Amino acid sequence: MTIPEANIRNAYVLAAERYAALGVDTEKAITQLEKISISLHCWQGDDVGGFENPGGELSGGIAATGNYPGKARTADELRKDLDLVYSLLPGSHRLNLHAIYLEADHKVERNEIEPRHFSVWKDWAKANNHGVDFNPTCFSHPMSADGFTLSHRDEGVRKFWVEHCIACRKIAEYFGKELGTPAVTNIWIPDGYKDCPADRKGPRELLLDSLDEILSEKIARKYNLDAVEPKLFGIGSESYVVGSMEFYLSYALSRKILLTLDTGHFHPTESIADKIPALLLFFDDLLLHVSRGVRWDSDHVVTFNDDLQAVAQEVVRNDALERIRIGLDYFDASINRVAAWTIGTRNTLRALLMALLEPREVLQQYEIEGDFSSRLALQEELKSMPFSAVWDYYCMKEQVPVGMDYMDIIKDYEKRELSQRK
Ligand code: RNT
Ligand code: ZN
Repeated sequence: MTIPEANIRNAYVLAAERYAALGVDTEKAITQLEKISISLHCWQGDDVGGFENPGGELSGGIAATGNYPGKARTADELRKDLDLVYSLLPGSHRLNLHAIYLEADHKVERNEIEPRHFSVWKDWAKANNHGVDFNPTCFSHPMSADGFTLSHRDEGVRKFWVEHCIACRKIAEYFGKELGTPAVTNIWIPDGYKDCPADRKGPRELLLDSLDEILSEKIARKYNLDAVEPKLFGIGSESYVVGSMEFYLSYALSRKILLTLDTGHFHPTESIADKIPALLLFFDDLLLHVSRGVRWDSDHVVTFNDDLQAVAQEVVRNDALERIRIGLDYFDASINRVAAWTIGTRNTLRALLMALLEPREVLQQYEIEGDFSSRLALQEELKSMPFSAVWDYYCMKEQVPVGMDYMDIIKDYEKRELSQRK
């Protein structure tokens, strides 16, 4: 049921007063939130399939489960779905593309992809004011079939993936130039072993060389930023992942590139929130892959849970909204995919708003004074502050649906569009 505008406004006025009493300016929080651009992962729309090889199998230690009807079969369908998602989100947001989402009328090998294969995406992004980020696709391919890519023992295989990554960085450069905002190229590879390796160092030496070769192609930072994404384990790489946290942390720091923190890539109870303030002392920028692991790196839709809030708090408390690029990374094929995108992105924005509404000075003052009881009391009170009134008001102001209204639009779209896709 649609909430009357006057009610949203009245609730907001009361909420703003409550926050003002704690020294929090809700208008300022809204202005800050408006500027945050989340990079939406194109791969939620088609279960990481891409358009290089329609019907191709997803492989490489990641899996989408479920077969809810309506997945995008073409780039046009994917863009149409994305247009709807963006229309349900307050603010202006980016798109995170994977190399396999190219558009070509014939098969193009991964090491031969070029900017022209992404010109339709570029035109669409330009027309809709979306910045674009990019990812080499080092999986779902015969050359990655044995689970190794950039750290493969075979020089020819390594060369193929090095060329692919360089081609991707040039495509990112093209997006950066065309759209006037740098694209982040994020490298994630599946390389690793199911069982205990005899040599844990060798593949890492090879990966190091491959990455250096990829980066030896100089591209201006105003167009492209490079990032590497570590992981603890994957399906089929349970015992050993070449691109581990220690490896990529050291690599990224020494090469002055970005480190990517995927919330699902650590021990199941390990949060990335506490890593953020530590890393910000050493890194200019970081990339986040906001996801939700359930028991493992299961890539569930992001929900408004404690983990998400802790991450948002660290981004905001450290004034790092411009240094931390926020991308999403999950792929749920068991529910309406447009809903999955919308729910996860709105949650991420809500968590950021909640963090922006935190009375940081008051909490920190308690801490300085050693008054930890008051710190705890206020932290707990904040959980039931009328934060949702501010969120609803923000959505109304941005002319996007308030509350559950967005589901009506998605249901209607499902009826008209998604259910027609067989
Ligand atoms: C895999 C990584 C990686 C992928 C995407 C599709 O564990 O998280 O970021 O999910 O590239
Ligand atoms: Zn990821």
